[in-house]
Amino acid sequence: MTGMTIAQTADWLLARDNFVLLTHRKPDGDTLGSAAALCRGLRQKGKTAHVLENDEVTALYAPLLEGLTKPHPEEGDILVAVDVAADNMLPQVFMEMKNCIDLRIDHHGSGREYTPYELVDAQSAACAELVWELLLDMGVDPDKEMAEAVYVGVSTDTGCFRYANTNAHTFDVAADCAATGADVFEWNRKLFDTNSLAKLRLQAWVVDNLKLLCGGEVALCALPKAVEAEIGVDEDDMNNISGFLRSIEGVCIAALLREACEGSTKVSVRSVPGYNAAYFCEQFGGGGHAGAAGCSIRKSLAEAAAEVEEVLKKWGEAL
Ligand SMILES: [Mn+2]
Repeated sequence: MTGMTIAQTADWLLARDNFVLLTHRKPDGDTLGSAAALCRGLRQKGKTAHVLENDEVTALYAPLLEGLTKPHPEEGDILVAVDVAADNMLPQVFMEMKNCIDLRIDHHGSGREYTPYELVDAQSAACAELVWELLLDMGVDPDKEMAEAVYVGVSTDTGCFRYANTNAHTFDVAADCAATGADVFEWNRKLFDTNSLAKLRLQAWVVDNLKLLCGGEVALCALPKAVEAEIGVDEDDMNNISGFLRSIEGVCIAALLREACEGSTKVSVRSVPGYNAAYFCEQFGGGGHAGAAGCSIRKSLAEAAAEVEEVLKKWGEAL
């Protein structure tokens, strides 16, 4: 594996053509914003570039990808993964490509190498920050669409500039996006100031059914699929529900468990500085960032909840 700088990656991209950009499963604003902006930048440089269709893109983010996607890579295409920490974070239908990905552009420090080339900077709050620098280094003249895609990536991965990962560079990139014409107010309203009734009802359910451990420093909630169905939440509504759990006064680490397919349970963990969510999830084969991470446990919801509770209690006592 060859680690590259932004300048080296810019040269690497400019020396090649026919790009297909891959996003991660349960795609968020960062993976999609990064892919959309890079795709547009490559096209501006005269390259053929597409974002590979990802079935899990939600209505909130779908407009970013309009006119950019294609269903399959073709012979000779260069595959680039953006914001994909490990090959097991790829959507199931991309799995057959996992050994053919040429470059990974990412900001996950806990990521696992799976490409011959990579541009990884764990100091970046969002992958989209790296993409913005990369576009400038490639000599791209950013337009409103690129700026909005990068703004969506940067703002969503920082919880609208509130998380501990937010730094001066994050604001620099966001300011550049605004100066380039990104409609910051409209995106902020859509992303952070709008709740469906279903999302608010789900939050109410979480409040009624959460468990507080270790004197209130640890919060845990196991959410059955039947409850999700009854309330009628979609994936946009579910976005950052673990962050909602973490927002309770006094809570330092929060875990939200959801039933996934085939009897496995998905765990999403959020924490404040001093409690490393990624380290917690790595114990279960997952990963992510210090403040936000995830893992899957091949057990029923109740069994997984008991196991997570056990480990979290030990953590709470050790700290
Ligand atoms: Mn990201």
